[in-house]
Amino acid sequence: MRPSGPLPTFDQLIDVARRHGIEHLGVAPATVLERARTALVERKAAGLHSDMEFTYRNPERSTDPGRAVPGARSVIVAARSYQTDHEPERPVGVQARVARYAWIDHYAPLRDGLRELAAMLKASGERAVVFADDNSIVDREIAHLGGLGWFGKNANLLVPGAGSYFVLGCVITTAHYPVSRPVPDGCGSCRRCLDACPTGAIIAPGVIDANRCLAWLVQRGGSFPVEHRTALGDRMYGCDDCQEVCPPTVRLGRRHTVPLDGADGEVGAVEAWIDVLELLDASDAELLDRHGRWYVADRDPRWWRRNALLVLGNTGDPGDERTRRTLDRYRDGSDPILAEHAEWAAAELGIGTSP
Ligand code: B12
Ligand code: SF4
Ligand code: SF4
Repeated sequence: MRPSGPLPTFDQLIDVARRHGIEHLGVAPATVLERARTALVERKAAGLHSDMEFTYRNPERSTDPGRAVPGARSVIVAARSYQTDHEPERPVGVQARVARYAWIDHYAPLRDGLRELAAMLKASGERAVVFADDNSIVDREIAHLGGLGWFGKNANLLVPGAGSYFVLGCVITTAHYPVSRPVPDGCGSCRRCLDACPTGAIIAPGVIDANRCLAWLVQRGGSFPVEHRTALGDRMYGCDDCQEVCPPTVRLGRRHTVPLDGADGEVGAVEAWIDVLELLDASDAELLDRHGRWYVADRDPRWWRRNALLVLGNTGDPGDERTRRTLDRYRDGSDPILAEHAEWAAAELGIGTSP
């Protein structure tokens, strides 16, 4: 027999969400996300998805809340800040930068909160399933329809008065709640993100060419495009440039901070800087143990080594003995892709070919 308590009010859901650091909650209709479906299909046909799968694999599925949860009537959408007061200092040595959203696991506390909301809905006899950064549903479009924010020209969803340093998720449910009011555009005539993107990946307002987006290039497998290697700079994972120049995000985001080590201390170590030479010495098992929650093609630590070699080429010290030995080891190694990246890095640093 289905349990059948009363349906929680939306205010009760908000109270519980806030206890999990979820400051923004809204309701979207559980209808097909037409604009996102068209965008996925058209951008895939134009090759803008590079070789990404995620929501592009099956646009029919990732844009239909009713496929994810049959009989769905509402989508409770949520945004949780990853802005923090604490900026970890850059340690000494050659260091690679990690984008802000990946300093700790911000999705775990978001999912915990959403699961509690889902449990409340289930207790009243409804179906309710949690999705956050999952291939089954396009998070930004549903958050936009649920009144959480507007689409910035940098393609991120910006929360009014708070900016875009937010991770997004939702609960798709058979319960019915009134749909939230949409948020109007807040970018106006600003175009800072378009001008600041180091590779020109924002090819039109709200449209990213993943072939050029550093946030994708560091995750995908294979050779890193030569024309974007210098622009990679010291990035290891993710890229924040189009948000770091965004006035609402940098100005207003500061009011919405979360502790980096989590209230219960369970979110794990902060990974804001990665020691490049240490990474290049580490075993596969060690790397997967340290960075395993990051997405990387085929879960293959080889691609982190590839990124690290490029960071070494961009920011390393050619006079440093350990740097020279590391590059020589990779140049002479059995992995042809890594050998070629080490060769590139050595050439950037003006270090000659091994004798
Ligand atoms: C694939 C993916 C990526 C890809 C592609 C990004 C992209 N723009 O599509 C890569 C690896 C590059 C990436 C990078 C990042 N990602 Co990502 N990514 C995803 C994922 C898995 C799917 C996104 C998707 O389906 N895109 C499809 C395209 C079609 O959507 P779109 O680009 O948003 O396009 C919309 C706009 O163009 C809009 N639109 C249409 N017409 C117009 C006209 C105008 C004028 C405007 C402004 C907009 C607009 O409609 C389109 C359809 O909705 C989602 C998780 C999920 N399940 O949804 C996370 C997600 C989008 N990523 C997220 C984050 C945090 C990032 C990064 C900030 C991480 C980082 N620091 O490196 C960067 C930001 C890069 C950027 N500028 O977009 C968050 C975004 C949070 C937020 N506040 O917006 C998400 C939602 C994950 C999550 N659950 O929190 N990501
Ligand atoms: S994440 Fe970086 S590379 Fe990608 S669009 Fe933004 S600024 Fe450009
Ligand atoms: S930088 Fe300007 S144009 Fe780009 S998302 Fe932010 S407000 Fe919009």
